[in-house]
Amino acid sequence: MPDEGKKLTKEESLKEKSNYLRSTIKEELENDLPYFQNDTTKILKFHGTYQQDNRDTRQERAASKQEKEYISMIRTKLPGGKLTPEQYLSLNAIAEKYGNNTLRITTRQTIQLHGVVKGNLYKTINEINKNLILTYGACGDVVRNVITCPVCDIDPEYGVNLNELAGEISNYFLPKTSAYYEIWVDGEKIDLGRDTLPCVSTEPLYGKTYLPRKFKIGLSLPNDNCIDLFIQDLAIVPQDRGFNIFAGGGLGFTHNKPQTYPRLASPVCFVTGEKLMPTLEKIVTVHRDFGGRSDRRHARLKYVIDDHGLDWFKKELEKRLGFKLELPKEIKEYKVSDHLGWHRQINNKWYLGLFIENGRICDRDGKKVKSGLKEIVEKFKVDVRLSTQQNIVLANIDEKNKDEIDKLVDKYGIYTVETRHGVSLLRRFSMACPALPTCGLAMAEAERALPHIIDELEKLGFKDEKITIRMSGCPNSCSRPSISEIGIIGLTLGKYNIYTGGDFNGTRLNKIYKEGVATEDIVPEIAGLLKIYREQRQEGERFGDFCLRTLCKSCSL
Ligand code: SRM
Repeated sequence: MPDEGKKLTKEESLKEKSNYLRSTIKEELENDLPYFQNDTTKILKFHGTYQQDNRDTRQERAASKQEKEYISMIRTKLPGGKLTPEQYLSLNAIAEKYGNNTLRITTRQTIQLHGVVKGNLYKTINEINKNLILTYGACGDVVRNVITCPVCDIDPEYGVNLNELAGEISNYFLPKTSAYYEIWVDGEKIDLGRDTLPCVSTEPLYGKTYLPRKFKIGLSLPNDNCIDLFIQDLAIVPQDRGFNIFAGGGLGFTHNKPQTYPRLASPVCFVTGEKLMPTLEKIVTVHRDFGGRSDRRHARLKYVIDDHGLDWFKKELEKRLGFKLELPKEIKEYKVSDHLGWHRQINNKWYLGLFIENGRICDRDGKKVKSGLKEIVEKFKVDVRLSTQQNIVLANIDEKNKDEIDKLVDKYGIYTVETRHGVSLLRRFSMACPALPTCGLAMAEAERALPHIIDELEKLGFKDEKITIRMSGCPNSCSRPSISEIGIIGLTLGKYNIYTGGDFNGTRLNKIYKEGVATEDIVPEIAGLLKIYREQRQEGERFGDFCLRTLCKSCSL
């Protein structure tokens, strides 16, 4: 066993003592303090909530001996990123009422609210649930939001309903006790439209201590890797009337700690329909039983696989499943689409993919994205789908409404690929994590910095380069920078490491190019690389491939 003779982390005993995630949340909700106790905050995460503080006001408040400005981030769980128009509008209204009046589409296809004060937390989560949206298990040591291509079932190029499967998998791995409902919905039985309403008093799969760490599942299409399948703990790719299974992906690492590292998921096996759920369950149980519980930085499935070897992992799975695993099938070509623009659906309706810069839906800087989306969704009752590239898809639109929707998109200044507010290719494939001021782990800016970096690069004439640029405020890599063509990862306030050599289709990790680059030097560094690329690239050569061929040979650390 992995932790023999080692002291387990504090989180393990907190989980064990929490009475299946109840902890003292209910009691603390009733007191007047603006914050939860430290131990409670750890359990609160399983309910989809992170206690944060506004880092912009930290210093000033400390200087005047004021308490930190405590706020919470609330993350919803939306398997496959699907929302009805009513659900979208309700989240929009809740963000206005209790949050900071923004909605944040995440890289795992869900919505986060920021800036909720403790006094409003109960009302916020209660209202979210009344709109049939869960926050349970959106964070914490459980299976997180199960993701898939947002248009897999409606775009004729794909035509595979992975959303339904994402929902089934998500339900299967939801925590099963009634703790969440007791706390946030007064024990009311809200009809969640699912057949797995919590009614048991224990966790048959997870047990009292749940998983050692978070666990991420993604369903990818064989011809569209928009979800970045290689970064998932467990990825499922339908193929040849069965499913290819990959396991052990993950990106987070700590600077200067080589024992922590990003890793691509390995192909594990091919399974046919009835064997899929048992295989997924057994993979999760291998993580449950072998994931390190004495060091949270070494607890993801990727380390279990590397510590024991892929062959051991497969044998352990076979032992638990009671049958031999088939070899994975070859996936010949990986492609990535962002699904932006107008597309005809299978049912002759239309969907429109709109670029949302870094996933932040707000009215800011002359663009009224939040108001615009609200009006369109309200007026035309369109379905909403979120992408893992932090964008939004408006679906099931009648042909007769296309022009009017275009006019509204234009009026509110929402970026798209077709109107005069056209997003450049360079911006289109950029992503940043929230970082400052909300994220407690951010070492540097990301979401507030990347748009300006892109502005500058556009001004220098690089707007038509189709390149993935991703920026994270720290090496936890929430915007998936390690698998992009240009990764910018925060080192400390105002300093970043720059990585290059990943590929556009997300099948390769990048390598470090420059360390400790000051914010003001990021644009000249990238512009320099882009200039060389323009001058020296081979025909059709992508930027990441060019960097790998020419630069990374000498810069691989
Ligand atoms: Fe993340 C922790 C935001 C996707 C790796 N992530 C955090 C926290 C909760 C900070 C914290 O622990 O206090 C961030 C909240 C910031 C804020 O103010 O909102 C945060 N992560 C995000 C989001 C919102 C980034 C975004 O730009 O959208 C994404 C939410 C996804 C969701 O809806 O569930 C998000 N995080 C990711 C991804 C990418 C992915 O899953 O596709 C990764 C890399 C893949 C992976 O898991 O390895 C990622 N986040 C981490 C890690 C490092 C985990 C590790 O084991 O290495 C942490 C830190 C931790 O867990 O201790 C972290």
